[in-house]
Order: sequence, then C-alpha cells, then structure tokens
Amino acid sequence: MNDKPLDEESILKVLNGYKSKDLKYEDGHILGSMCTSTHPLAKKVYMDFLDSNLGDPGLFEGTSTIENMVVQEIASFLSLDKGFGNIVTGGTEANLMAIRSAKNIAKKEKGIEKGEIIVPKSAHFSFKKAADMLEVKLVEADLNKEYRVDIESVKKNINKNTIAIVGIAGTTELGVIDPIEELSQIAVENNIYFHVDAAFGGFSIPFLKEIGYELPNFDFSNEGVSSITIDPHKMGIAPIPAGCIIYREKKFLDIIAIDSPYLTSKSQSTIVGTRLGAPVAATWAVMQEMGKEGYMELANNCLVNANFLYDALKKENFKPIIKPELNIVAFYHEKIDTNRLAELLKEDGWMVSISNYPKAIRIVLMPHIRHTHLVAFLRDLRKIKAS
Ligand code: 0PR
Repeated sequence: MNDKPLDEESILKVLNGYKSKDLKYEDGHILGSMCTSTHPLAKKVYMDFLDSNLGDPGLFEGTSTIENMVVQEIASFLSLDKGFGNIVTGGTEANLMAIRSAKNIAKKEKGIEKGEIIVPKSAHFSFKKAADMLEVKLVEADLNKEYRVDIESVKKNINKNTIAIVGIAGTTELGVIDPIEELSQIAVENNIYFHVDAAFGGFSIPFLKEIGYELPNFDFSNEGVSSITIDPHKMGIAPIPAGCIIYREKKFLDIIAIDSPYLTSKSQSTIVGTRLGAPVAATWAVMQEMGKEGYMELANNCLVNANFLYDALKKENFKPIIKPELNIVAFYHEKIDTNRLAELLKEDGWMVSISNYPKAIRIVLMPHIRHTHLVAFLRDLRKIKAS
C-alpha cells in the first residue's frame, strides 16, 4: 500500500488502464454470458442507493419497502398473489436458500436427518455447492432425448430421505424447460418440497407466453411448486448482484431464519449478512421502466436472434443440438473439434462458451447481441470452416 494518499486523477487513470483490458458487452463479442449491459437508469439509481444496507433493514426502511415491492411484483408474474422472499446476490444464493428451506422443513416435519435432493443432470453447479455446504446427498436424474429431465428417472430416485426435487426452467447449457407440471404432481403425491430454478428463464418465459409462444407452465400455478429462483441480473437486465428467491409460503423463510438479536430486525434468512440495497432499488427502477411490454419485446428480440442463428447454422452445415426453446443456441461441426473451434473463434475475438452435455459451442443470445454481430460471427465461422 502507498504511504501517502494518491490524488483522484492518478487513481482513476490506473483503474481505467485495467478497465480497458475488460471486454464490453456492447461490442457484441461476449457470446457465452447470461449477463448483459446495465440499463442507464439502473446505473444512476445504483449509485444513489450505494450506502443502504438491507442486512439492517430498520435503518433503511425505504429500501426495505422497495425490496418487498420487487418481490411482490415478481411473484405476481409468477402467478402468486402474495410471495415471500428476498433479492439476493444471484441464482447461487437463491438456490442455496431453497435447499436450506427444504432441508430444515424436512427435518422439522418428517424428522429426516440425512436428506437427498434430486436434481436434473442439467442442473447448475450451484446445487453441488448447496449439497456440499448443507451436507445433503445430490442425486442426478437422467435427461430424455430432448435434454429435459426424465420423469421416470426422478420417480425411481425418490426414497424416504428425499427432501427436495428440483426442476429447471431454462437450463444453463441449452435453455430447455423441464416438465414442471409433471414434476409438481410427483412432488404433491409424495409430499416433497419442489424448487424451480428459473434463474435464466424466469424473466422471459412469462412474457414470451403472453406474446403467444407455447411454453410450459413453470410457475406457482402448479400447486406443488414451493419456491422459484429468478434472476433480475440475467434476463431482467438489472445490475449484478440481483438474484431473487420467491417462496409460496412464509414458513419456508421462517424455517431458515437465524436470530440477529442486536439488529433492527430480529432475524435473517438470507445467506449474506450485510446486503447491498443498490441492486434492489436498481431492479425496481428497471422493472418500472421496462414494464410488461418492455420485457415482452426484449425476450422476443432475443428469441428471434436465437432462431436466426439456429437457421443460419443449419444452412452452413453446423449441427445445432436442439431448436431453441429460449435464447440459447448450442452447436457443433462434425469435422471440427469443438474445443479447437472455440479457440479459433477466440482468435477472431469471439468469446463463446462450451457446453458439457452434450459437448457443443454454446451461444447465449443476450440483449447486447445484435443481428449485425451474428452476421459477422457467421462470416467468421464460414471462414474457419473453409480453412
Ligand atoms: N441457475 C441457473 C439455471 C443458472 O444458469 C445460473 C448461472 C445459476 C443458477 C447461478 O446464478 P449466479 O451465477 O447468478 O449465482 N448461470 C450462468 C452460467 O453458469 C452464470 C454466468 C453468467 C456465467 C455470466 C458466466 C457469465 O459470463 O453460465
């Protein structure tokens, strides 16, 4: 550390030097991320609320009210009149909270000590973190030919220690939606906690349905759904860190509440203690400025781009894994090794990611990706194929 204070100008100069090495969403080269550029209004609001700490909500009653407003608004487009939950740091924290709730409820109501959770093989790795931290056994259910969870495999894995079933509405690698209605029924029949991870799909599926796309029912209209993870900082275009967990019943929040006697609120259910109010206020602001219509247009544009890419790839003899259900396209080429293809694309400046199951180049068509970027990307793919 420097002995003497540095002046602002030199500090900013150093920082800008580093920042110039970061990629920018606007350039259209970040093709494998679920995050996107921050909305200008969100940036302004974020700065305004930088000091507010929701870890001590009695000091920040205004921001705390905003958090409740965001939770209620999100619950309402997930078919729940009154929801319980929090704006958290992201999908990981939300999933962790859901599994904690499932574990604690199972212990209290059924006396289960060594719980097991059944997740699709396609589940995000945050469930592995949750299983490790909470010491529950992670059981992976197989996928069917469409890369959705196989219902029979879920049924087969249920036993007396099952504390939760997880379904995904928009898988990380392919963006497919699991058969949530059927999973919900199984959960009801077996009296098991059912969590839906809609971290990615939650801010687009309801709006795409409203436009007329035929997509499965993934929300609280399924009576078995106990909780939903839905991330404003993904398709909600809110700034990081903004995840959200919504519970159907208050008891799921209460069961994970830890006493915080010397604070203004006497208990806390979130994993994180000191908790930024800025992303909460910024999420509310973005949601107001977008409205349903804004999210309908956004989700539709991303899906239109995904379908354009899918069709174009097929014409070029690349093999898309599935027709996109949401805005993710994964593909490979029979004659080019996928890792090599990713490397060659990187040499041309394209940052793609690689899906694991199945192995493929994975493109997430986030709002910062424009049609013109895709045209340039396809031109480079054609060049690589010809070389
Ligand atoms: N659930 C699902 C279905 C997800 O896809 C993700 C993250 C999570 C939970 C966890 O969310 P947080 O990362 O907010 O805790 N999926 C992205 C992924 O792994 C996260 C990401 C985002 C990765 C931007 C890279 C990136 O540049 O692809």
